[in-house]
Amino acid sequence: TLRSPDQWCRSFSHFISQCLIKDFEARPSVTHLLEHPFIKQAHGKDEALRQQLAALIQEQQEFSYKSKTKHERINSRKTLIVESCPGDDLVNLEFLDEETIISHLHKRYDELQVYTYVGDILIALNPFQNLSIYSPQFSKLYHGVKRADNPPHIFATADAAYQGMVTFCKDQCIIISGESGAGKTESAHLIVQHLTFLGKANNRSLREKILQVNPLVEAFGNACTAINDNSSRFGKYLEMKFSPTGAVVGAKISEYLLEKSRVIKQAAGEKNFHIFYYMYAGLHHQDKLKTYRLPDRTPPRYIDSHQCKVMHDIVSRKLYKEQFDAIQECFRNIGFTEEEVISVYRILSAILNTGNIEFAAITSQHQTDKSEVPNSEALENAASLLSIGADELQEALTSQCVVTRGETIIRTNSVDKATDVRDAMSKALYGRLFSWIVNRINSLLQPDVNICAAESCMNVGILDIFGFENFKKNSFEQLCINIANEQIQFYFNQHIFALEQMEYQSEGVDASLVEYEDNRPILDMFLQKPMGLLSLLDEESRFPQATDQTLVDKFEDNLRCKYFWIPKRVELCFGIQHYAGKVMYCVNGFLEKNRDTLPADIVLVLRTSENKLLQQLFSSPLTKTGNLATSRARVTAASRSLPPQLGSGRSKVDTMEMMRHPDETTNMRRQTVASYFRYSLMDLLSKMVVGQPHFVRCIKPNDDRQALRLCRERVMVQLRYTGILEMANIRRQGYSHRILFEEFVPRYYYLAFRAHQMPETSKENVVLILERTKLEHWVLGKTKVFLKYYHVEQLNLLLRGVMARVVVMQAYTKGWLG
Ligand code: AOV
Ligand code: MG
Repeated sequence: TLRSPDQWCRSFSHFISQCLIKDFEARPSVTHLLEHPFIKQAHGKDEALRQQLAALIQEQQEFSYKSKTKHERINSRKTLIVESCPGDDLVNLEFLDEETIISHLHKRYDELQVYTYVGDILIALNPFQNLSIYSPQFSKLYHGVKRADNPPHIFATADAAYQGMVTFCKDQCIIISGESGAGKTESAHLIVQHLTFLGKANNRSLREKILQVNPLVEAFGNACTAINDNSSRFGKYLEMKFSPTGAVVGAKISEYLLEKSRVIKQAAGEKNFHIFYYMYAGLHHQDKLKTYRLPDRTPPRYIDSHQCKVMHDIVSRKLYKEQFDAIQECFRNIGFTEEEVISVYRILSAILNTGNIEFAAITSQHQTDKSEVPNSEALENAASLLSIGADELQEALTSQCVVTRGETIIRTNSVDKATDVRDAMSKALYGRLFSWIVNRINSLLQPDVNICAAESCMNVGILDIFGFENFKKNSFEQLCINIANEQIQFYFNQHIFALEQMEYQSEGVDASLVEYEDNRPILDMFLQKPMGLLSLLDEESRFPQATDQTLVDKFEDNLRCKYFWIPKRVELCFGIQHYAGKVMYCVNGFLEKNRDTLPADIVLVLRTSENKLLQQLFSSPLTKTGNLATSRARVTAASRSLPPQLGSGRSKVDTMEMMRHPDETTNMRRQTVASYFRYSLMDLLSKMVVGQPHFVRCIKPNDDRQALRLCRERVMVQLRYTGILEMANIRRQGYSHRILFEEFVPRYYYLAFRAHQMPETSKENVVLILERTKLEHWVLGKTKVFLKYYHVEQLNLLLRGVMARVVVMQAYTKGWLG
């Protein structure tokens, strides 16, 4: 089955890396292999292979001290961590009711065991304190091993994804979910950390770059909320790219729906994006506030809301300054030029100055609303930082060109209107700057084509979105965040429950149907066209005369289902029964936020800038168009391969309609946030469905962020709505792997046949192979064999042992290395 030298190297190096760190019979032969004349010859021939082997030999040496005997290894492991035990997996519990599960998790949490499996899904309870289980020693422990060998760990999930990718040459994706503050972002960091370890980047600087991507984008995309001091205000899908031999070669991020409105206004007790505070404190420390035209007495309004006068707090200033230094380091390491970084700070400072621009009314003869900027300091600062004319900026803020019947007229803006335009400009600047940073990181971390051609790269994607939110007051942002979570839950259900059941039935395998809470009706209510909530919102946003009241009326008239209601006593609100609980939304500002208008006058004046970066941000077509064009192709391709529930009707987006960036809303043509959001969701799903998914469910043990305190009621609610109880059931009865006979036989025939025999891919041969391995409790369907996850682990382990001999024989006989 190994048809080319390339394939040979891939299997061989993977095999070696597996052998090196495992205690199984093939180990002695590894040492022989490395000493073998073929390998020595190969050293001189192929640079990539040579490097790979050098790394492997080094690894071998590192491990040799540990691997003297199995007994010694287990003993040394005990000092690090307790041994794995049956209670690591909820599926092994005798009774699977809520009470048992919660007691079990509680007991483990008290013993600092924050991770628990349900089949191959990982439950992660937030410890709210630093644990010593993420050191390099632990990385080594979770490297190419069977899952049951070690206690559950986030590293094990990363390892499973990595192994799956290398063994089957298939992309993988790790989906991390849970409510706000449950620990998704931390988990994502740990996964990246472990994957860089597993993908042994030969190139140390690449490894460091990849590790700094998260801190950098999070400085711009995370903020302090009422629930979480480091809350993600955007969705992030990070793809780590690997060569066919499993070496990490690059990375790519996709960002979804940044909560731009935070730039201009924050809810009580919340803050703006971290970067503003870092930068202000850092520049203050370096005595550079003047250079960036920032006031030093009273910090700019956008970061000095009444609720949190953080900037006056010396302690946070020191912390922020340190963060600023760290961010500078990230920029430098990842490869941003000095000039680019300065431009970024200039734009951020311009945004802060823009927030300080104030307007006053002037009454003209015709009694129309007119405004002016009485104190021009902030205006001049902003204009200077943006390298545009102050007068032109003032004009764009206080008036607008309107084309009616071929005639261009100039309309003046009232104070309120001018303020809106000002804030729209700040939001647009920040949103585009953020996208630019992400794109720039992507181009800096693109795999080097000399090392790995784009088409031969394999991916592990890591999804970390903003978690489900339910504040005292919820607005349009919460609605979008919660719909995204609703969609992820739907994907999870589809994957775990619905598809599983469908497959059992079509294969004629008996599976007592497991009941689960299907959230599809809620999702339909949001996304259906033309009568879903988002479509109704879009329709209303098109009427200039629409008000909050007309919007609520429209919802009330058209949304008739049990998941939606209008409360009697609270005005201009509506309630939604989400999968994760009831949320009350206040429609105030929905229409404006959805329109997200950026007047053409502002775009035009920003395009006159002499700043190269700014020109890029507002050039037409937008910098992002390239990305969108490729994602369009992918969305269309993926919607074809989606399961029927996802691929048809509601979820299938009219991708043409979504091609425009939401900011590209000039007076001439509008794209709303809701429609762009719908597109983003589809794009995200399309990325996820192509890979083999792995799920991490983060659980928040209490609402006070207290270390090691588990509130049973809170945990119970989360276990219930995430469907963990049902999941435990289905996993216990279920078969997580289903492999077609024609795939199974070529993959595993070595276990029962000789290497040169190529047996027929028949059902009988599948049975023969499985019987030979002495595995039990597998089931045969019509075209597939149904296996439990531990069967697959066992099969792969056996296979590697056999491959040791086969691979070298093949290479020798074909003379690839001779
Ligand atoms: P989130 O990503 O799920 O919320 P985070 O990952 O930001 O939540 O976690 C919230 C806080 O919990 C972190 O800042 C840490 O203090 C703590 N924490 C989480 N996981 C760990 C861990 N493994 N070890 C130690 N501390 C941890 V949001 O982004 O708000 O949905 O939108
Ligand atoms: Mg987060």
